[in-house]
Amino acid sequence: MSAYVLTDAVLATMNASAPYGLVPKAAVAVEGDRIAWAGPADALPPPFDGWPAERLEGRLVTPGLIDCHTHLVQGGDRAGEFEMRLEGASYEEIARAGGGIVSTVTETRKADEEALVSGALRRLDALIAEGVTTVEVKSGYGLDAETELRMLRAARRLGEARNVTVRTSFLGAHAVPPEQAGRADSYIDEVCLPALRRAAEEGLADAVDGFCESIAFDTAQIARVFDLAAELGLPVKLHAEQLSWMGGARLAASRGALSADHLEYANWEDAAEMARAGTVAVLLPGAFYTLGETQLPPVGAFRSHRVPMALATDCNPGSSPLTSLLLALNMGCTLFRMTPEEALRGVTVHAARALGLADRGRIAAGLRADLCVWDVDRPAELAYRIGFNPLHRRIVGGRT
Ligand code: DI6
Ligand code: FE
Repeated sequence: MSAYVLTDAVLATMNASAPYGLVPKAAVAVEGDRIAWAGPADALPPPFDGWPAERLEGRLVTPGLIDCHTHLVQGGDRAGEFEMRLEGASYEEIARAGGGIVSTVTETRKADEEALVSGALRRLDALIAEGVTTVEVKSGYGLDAETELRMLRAARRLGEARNVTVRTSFLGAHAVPPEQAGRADSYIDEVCLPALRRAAEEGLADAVDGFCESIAFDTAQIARVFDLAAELGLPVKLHAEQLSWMGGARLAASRGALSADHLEYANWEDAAEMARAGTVAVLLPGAFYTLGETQLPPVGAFRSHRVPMALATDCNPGSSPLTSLLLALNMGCTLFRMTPEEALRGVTVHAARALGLADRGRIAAGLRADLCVWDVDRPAELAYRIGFNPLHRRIVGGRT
């Protein structure tokens, strides 16, 4: 088992002790895939002070970044729709006309597992190049059992092909497929729920997600999916209040969801319910930006109620073709007025919580040694620059 020390570092531990949990002139000891010790370098105790040490010359070390909401596995692209939107069509109009999610479904059904993996790897590699060490990947572009399961298998394979943790979410309740148009209830009961059972039996889903929206499913339909998730022992999360208020955030909170995501139309009372339930607010500025939204998520209400806020790319071919978590940090600050510290907590400690992972997201003894070394002087620089990648080194489970 390898054991080493990184010293002459500035640690943004993300512990609650100080802004960013900052420890200047610090050291971190790594043993195998775990952090063995972290703190001021001059307090490094035995036996760590005898381990091989590498000086980082004052570089910043953060927890490995976590992208807790992506649709990385997908067929085709939707550049044509981007052009239509620029000519004035809205996202909802395109969806209702059979474009949108449904057009990606057509392309995804045509793709075999190999093609899904190789397409997703290009996007995953872009995330990894900026320090992502854990990524969530959803199904939701199959909308039939075979293709939903194929997407999840492809997602699992991403974690074998690269040194990254992949967490999967079953998103069968993403849209009504064309062959079931107008029959959302029968789609849920006859296709989505049986597919979820199979995904659980095959160990392909770590969580269950849904899209609660006028162009997708209402709270009663999502509640049936959540009922089955509970029966199967799987945690839930929900795309909620993105384009309109549907009551999804409250439903999610009432089921103890890990997260409610998007939330532009969420309100004060939704934030209170989420706080009570410990549900993380996952904010997705890439979708807000791409769709030219003007309704801002209630960041102030989340702050007041102490709802943990996470940030993610929502990488998907329609509403957020974004493969940069650093840009999501910047957008969280410039568009949503989050502080750079909130943004960084949003892709570390709070993103870990949104995935139900207690073993990462901070720098502390006993946690996984998922770390990023950055060529920056101050942590705020990670959110401040636009289109610049200062990653010096990415360490996953102790390995560079
Ligand atoms: N909300 C989103 O932003 C994505 N899915 C969802 O439920 C969009 C997916 C797409 O347009 O392909
Ligand atoms: Fe999404």
